Amino acid sequence: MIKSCATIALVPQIKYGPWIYWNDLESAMKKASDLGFDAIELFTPASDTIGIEELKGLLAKYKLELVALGTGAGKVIHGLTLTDPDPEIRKKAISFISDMISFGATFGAPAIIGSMQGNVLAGNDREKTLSWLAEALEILGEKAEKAGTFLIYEPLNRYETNLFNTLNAGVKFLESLKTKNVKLLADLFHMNIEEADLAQSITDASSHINHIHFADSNRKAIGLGHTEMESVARAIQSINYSGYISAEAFPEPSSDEAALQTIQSFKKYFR
Ligand SMILES: [Mn+2]
Repeated sequence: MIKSCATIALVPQIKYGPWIYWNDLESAMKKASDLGFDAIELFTPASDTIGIEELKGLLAKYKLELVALGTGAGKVIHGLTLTDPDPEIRKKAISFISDMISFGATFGAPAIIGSMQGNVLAGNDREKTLSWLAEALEILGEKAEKAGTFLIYEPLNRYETNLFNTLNAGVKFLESLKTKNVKLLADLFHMNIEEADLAQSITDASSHINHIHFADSNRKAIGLGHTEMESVARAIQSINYSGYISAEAFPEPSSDEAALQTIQSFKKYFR
């Protein structure tokens, strides 16, 4: 069964971004639980931001699952990416994500490689850069497997990366890896910019998709933009997707309203 998920950002350095709830973990979890969300996705500064026992307690108290961890703080706070030309920085990026994988694995939650994938920087060779990304995903994919979980790779739109922008490009890259433990994230906001046909792209990438970011064309909650959601929802259902639909959307007009809009849209399309 497809399940609903709300995002919670706990990174003080970031004042604005596409997360539904901000800063106060317990009050966010209570609100998500009260609205009927099944799960949460966390965006934290590091793997040790929240104690394991504390989080276990809160998840039990509010009957929520932790289903994914964002790793972008490694870039935002520390300037790390998996494709930096400096090998020391790449090593630190791998280590940062590796710690996130270990923390998430305690809860069965995978880490997401989004902005940590980086870019082909000016003056650098694309093939070389992609080989660094491949190297990192092999290491981290295996690390996740040993920890009993998997890793998620997210194609981003062209304004955020020049590595891979479409689901199909992501699939081809993942299929070129030795590890089969890296799954694909379909982010409806990025897809709205890059895909010719969102529903067709979801159908074509179906065997790789393991997480979905739920946001409208303007990255507000679904229903507040112009994405034609009917056909997208039909495609998600027709591939027998059984993961989470996670609201990585702006807290607009407010966190509470974005959360309510999200859960209403989720019920409309998936219940
Ligand atoms: Mn996303």
